[in-house]
Amino acid sequence: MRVIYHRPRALSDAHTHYCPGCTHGIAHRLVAEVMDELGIVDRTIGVASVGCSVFAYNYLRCDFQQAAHGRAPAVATGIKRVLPDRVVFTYQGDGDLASIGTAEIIHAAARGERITVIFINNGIYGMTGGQMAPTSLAGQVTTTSPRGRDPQLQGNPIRITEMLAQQPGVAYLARGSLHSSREIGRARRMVQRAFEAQLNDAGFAMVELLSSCPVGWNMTPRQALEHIEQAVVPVYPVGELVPAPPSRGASDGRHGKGGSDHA
Ligand SMILES: Cc1ncc(C[n+]2csc(CCOP(=O)(O)OP(=O)(O)O)c2C)c(N)n1
Ligand code: SF4
Repeated sequence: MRVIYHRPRALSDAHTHYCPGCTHGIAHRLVAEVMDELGIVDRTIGVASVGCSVFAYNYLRCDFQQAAHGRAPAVATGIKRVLPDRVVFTYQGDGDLASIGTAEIIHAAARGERITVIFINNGIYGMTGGQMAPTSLAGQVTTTSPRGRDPQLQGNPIRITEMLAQQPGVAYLARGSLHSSREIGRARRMVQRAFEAQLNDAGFAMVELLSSCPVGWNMTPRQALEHIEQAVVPVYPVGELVPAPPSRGASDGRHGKGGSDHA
């Protein structure tokens, strides 16, 4: 019999509290698989944010620290600077990273902090009742935009990853999606490169993962995945915005230690 799936060692066997069809669980699995593959779980410290993923520390078998809303990059910066031999990552939703934490993430990227950020873009505040997030699509109905997000009134969706691509401290930036097995495979490679960038001491690395929130979107799990493919990906294109540096020490002097072309 061919084994096509087994639970990563870095993923605990606890039942998660996520709603059926939520892709937070898939994102956790990708992080766990990459920690297994790179053999880093014993020296990795995660920083959990507030939001639905607040209990990520119950599911991933590395050390964890909880940060206040939006402050995970600052907490991760402190940990990494005090313990530079550890692999440090944050796991943040879009309300957390792109709203209250906007300043934190921009400055961490600008400073080229040697941390890895997993950014879950589900276009909504899932945990607190489905309010509009900075990433909510134009026209999207949320509890705070019941007539649909009107860019004239509530502003345009913010493409955080494109914004961070301008920062010189960035070593790796990518946007993946969790709506199909093919895209999950691509996203997994992105998560791996984001951790490798840190292992190569190359600079700031982040992967945005387009994720579902069937409950907040008032959709079935299947509709939510179709919605990502049909409505979310066109606004937030999938791909590598700042590819991984070619190799350690091959800096061209522009983008921190590792260097990288901002595609
Ligand atoms: C300083 C502060 N302000 C507000 C909150 C309330 N709060 C908790 S979770 C959350 C939204 C989280 O949304 P997001 O980051 O998009 O994560 P999701 O739940 O969608 O995964 C908010 C506003 C808080 N915990 N702390
Ligand atoms: S509210 Fe949304 S983001 Fe939160 S667990 Fe449920 S489906 Fe996932």
